[in-house]
Amino acid sequence: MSDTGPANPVIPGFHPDPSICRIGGDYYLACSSFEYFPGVPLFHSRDLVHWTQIGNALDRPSQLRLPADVPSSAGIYAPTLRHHDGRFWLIVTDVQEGGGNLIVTATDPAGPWSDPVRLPGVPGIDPDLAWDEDGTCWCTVAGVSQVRIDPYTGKTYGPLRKTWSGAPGDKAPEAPHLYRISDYWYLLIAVGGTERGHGVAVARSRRPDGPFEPCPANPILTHRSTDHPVQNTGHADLVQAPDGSWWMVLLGVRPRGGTPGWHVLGRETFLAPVTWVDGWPVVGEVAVDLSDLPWPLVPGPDEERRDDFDENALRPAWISVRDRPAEYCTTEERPGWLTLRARDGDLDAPGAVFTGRRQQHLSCRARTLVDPSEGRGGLAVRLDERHHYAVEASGTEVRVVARVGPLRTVVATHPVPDGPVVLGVTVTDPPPPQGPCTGPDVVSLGFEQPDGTFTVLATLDGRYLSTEVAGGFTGRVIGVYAAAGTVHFDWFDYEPLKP
Ligand code: 6LW
Repeated sequence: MSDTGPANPVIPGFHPDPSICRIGGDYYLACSSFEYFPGVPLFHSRDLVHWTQIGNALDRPSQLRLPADVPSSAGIYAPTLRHHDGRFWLIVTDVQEGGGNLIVTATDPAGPWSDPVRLPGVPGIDPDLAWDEDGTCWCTVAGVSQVRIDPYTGKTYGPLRKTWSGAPGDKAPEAPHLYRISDYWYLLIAVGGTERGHGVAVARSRRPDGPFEPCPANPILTHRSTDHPVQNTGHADLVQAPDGSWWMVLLGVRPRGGTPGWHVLGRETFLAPVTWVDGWPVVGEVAVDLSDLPWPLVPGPDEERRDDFDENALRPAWISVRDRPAEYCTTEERPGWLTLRARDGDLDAPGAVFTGRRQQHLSCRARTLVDPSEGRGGLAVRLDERHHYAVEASGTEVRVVARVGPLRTVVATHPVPDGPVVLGVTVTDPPPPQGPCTGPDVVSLGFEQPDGTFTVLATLDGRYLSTEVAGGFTGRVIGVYAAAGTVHFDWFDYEPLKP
């Protein structure tokens, strides 16, 4: 995202559980995707701060099928991305019944990725892959446990053995990554759970399978019990920068709006410096400003603000709830338009037809031109099926709908002339001081009049679309949906706004 400049978070928006891999001057990074399809977004960078999405590892039904009853925040968890033996390896967990851990490989991380090799003998989330000098492949999972595997077949050798699980009493030892760095094997893990108590701990051994000696300074990173603007820091992966210095990518959140704070963009990817003291990694500040990096910056292409739906395939940033069969979501039915066909009612329904992109900026604006002549649908800010705000059109009416937990209400309606109409959403952080909302941000929803003026129909408190209210592991996604019949969208604009 070159418009964010060299700043943390380096990949803003719902991009948790980052795993990173370096090949010469190129860096690749993968994140979790939960109930969205395609799964596991993949990014490329040459400087660790400018990242461009190049694809999604699980982008066809032969790799990923998320059934209609898969709950929000289930689905695809916590990948590890590595390069070994001339190819990229990605191991990840599908937490559905019958899913489990799976490996896909590719020679080009932009894809195509292989069909999955499944690992029925390796239970547990957050799988990691590491190879030792003789080619033995170690798979380590949350808990923390480890087993030798054949990554080409998924076969396991020997029992799953407990390795090192943090200090006694550490909650949720998870997100393991195992590395050979100079004379030691390092086991980096997350502790404390992915909420405010989150942290990173490390142990080392002369062997990949331990016994592990814990770092006396554990946790080597945590923001628990601080008022740092970035909270929940943990789930890290180590990497060397172009100048040879060490860094980690990790997840963190930005609670806003006072105490206790609400974070609305999900868990985002941050970058933090690492130095080595007495053979232990020491983590520096998770600084917001990264403009003083001692290596050349290589900004990627500017993101296009408008998507005209002129190409056959949607750009990789577009994600749909659970699946995207062409029958329900296509750019081919009406060329130059995205056509959505309702399957199972509104955004609240398990089979909702919604496709969108992650909200990546604290303040932003999205617009779409919708033709509702054959159905009902519109533009929504979605956290999950129980938490979303939407502006939709049908016939000669637009309306704003709010769903917060068990409550669903039509907040406003307005007549419009027959024909296509521009719907819009603006997210403003912080909320205007004189306004009625005191949460982290406000979400304004409305439509454009025929003379081009924008009419706001409702201004809603953003806290209700936050993880602190809704729970879960995802973040906001802004996109289009069909709730009844067939709905066509000519274009979709997403634009960051200055606070
Ligand atoms: C993931 C676990 C975690 O599997 O949250 O922050 C879970 N860490 O490691 C879902 O992202």
